[in-house]
Amino acid sequence: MKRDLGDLALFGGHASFLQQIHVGRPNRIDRARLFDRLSWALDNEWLTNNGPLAREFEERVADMVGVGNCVATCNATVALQLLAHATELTGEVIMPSLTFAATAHAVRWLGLDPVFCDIDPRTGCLDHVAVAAAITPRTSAVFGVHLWGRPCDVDALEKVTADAGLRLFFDAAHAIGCTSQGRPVGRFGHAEVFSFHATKVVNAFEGGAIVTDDDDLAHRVRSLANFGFGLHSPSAAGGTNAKMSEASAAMGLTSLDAFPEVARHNQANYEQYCGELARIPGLSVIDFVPEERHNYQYVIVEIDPDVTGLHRDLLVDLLRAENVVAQRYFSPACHQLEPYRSRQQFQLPHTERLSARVLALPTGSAISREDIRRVCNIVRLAVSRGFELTARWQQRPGPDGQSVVAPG
Ligand code: T4K
Repeated sequence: MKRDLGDLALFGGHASFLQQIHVGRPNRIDRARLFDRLSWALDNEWLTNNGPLAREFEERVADMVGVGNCVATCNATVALQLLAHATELTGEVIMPSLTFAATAHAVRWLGLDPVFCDIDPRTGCLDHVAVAAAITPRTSAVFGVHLWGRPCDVDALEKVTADAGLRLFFDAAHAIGCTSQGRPVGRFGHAEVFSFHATKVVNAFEGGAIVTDDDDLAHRVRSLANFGFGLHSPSAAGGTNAKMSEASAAMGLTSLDAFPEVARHNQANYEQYCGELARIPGLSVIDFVPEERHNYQYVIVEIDPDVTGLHRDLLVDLLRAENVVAQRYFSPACHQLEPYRSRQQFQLPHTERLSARVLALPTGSAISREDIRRVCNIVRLAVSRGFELTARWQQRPGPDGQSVVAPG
């Protein structure tokens, strides 16, 4: 265990981990079960195009969520585009900026304008008051994002959008298996989108799904995901190929089998992080409503640089030197990224503040209790001596032997 700043790899100590540990390592699955399914698909000689494993995957997801329809796709980004296209959105789409670039890029790719709204600082999700203020005659929809698996204030967003006659969709990429007021995520708005990317709590190598109780919408997105075959309206013409393959469905089903165990493991990891990082001034682990169900796939820590003397980015670099690959989810925020930054200025103080302070620490079934103990040892040491550490880092000798930043 590291006791002094000189023990940190940043200052020449040994790295805490011989090999990198990651946020987003694929969770463990029953390999024999996966290989059985893949072998079955090969024997069945049906590898994609609405195959039996993809249909089974859709049924399992729909049952889990309690919705009438699930359309599995090749990823979540394209699923978001299918929704926007199927509902013939125009003009502006309101969304948070504190999200993965995919949320914004998906609508931008269709020629729509993302309008970034500020967040409720307590949840990191869209602030419904800011949403109401951002609605213009060009607005056609609102995309909420259940950031880090913490659901949006869905009731408030449903009211704002219903009053304005707008579509409401949720990017639920992080939130399979989570609930809001006891109701499973996947049942809110007109439709929701899950991601089953390799880094997600349920993974299909690459994959996504649209879930909705709207049968007509489900029919449209299913057709659009298959080149638009079966759709006769000229405005909806021009589909794409967004189908989920049988190999992805085999992985998705096997990952769904493992989900309860993975979620339990994640919860234990989360609770250990909370315990080990408790009572450190200026550092908090984001919380979850205890009465709700969560998948705990992200352990997000917030660092206050004024209290700790340590900026989040230096902590990320310091952890990287220890072979701990933490992630800045999500920084920069979307409005700070091109092509949005140079097109329009957005005033999003809560977004910018949180985005500059958060980082995701490794969790998932690849991460053990001992790993967490060691990660927390580094974080505790760095944060509790943040001012000293920052000064020492700034005064380190540069290549010319001079300190990088002059003291004072
Ligand atoms: N909406 C939201 C809110 C999202 O977060 C996302 C995706 C989407 C929409 C779009 O969903 P998809 O279209 O992807 O289905 C990763 C994922 O690629 C991305 O899916 C995810 N969100 C995002 C939060 O995380 P990056 O840029 O961080 O990926 P990368 O390659 O840097 O990997 C992250 C970490 O995971 C690394 O430390 C390495 C590790 N990793 C990654 C892969 C792929 C592994 O250990 N094994 C692996 O196989 O985006």
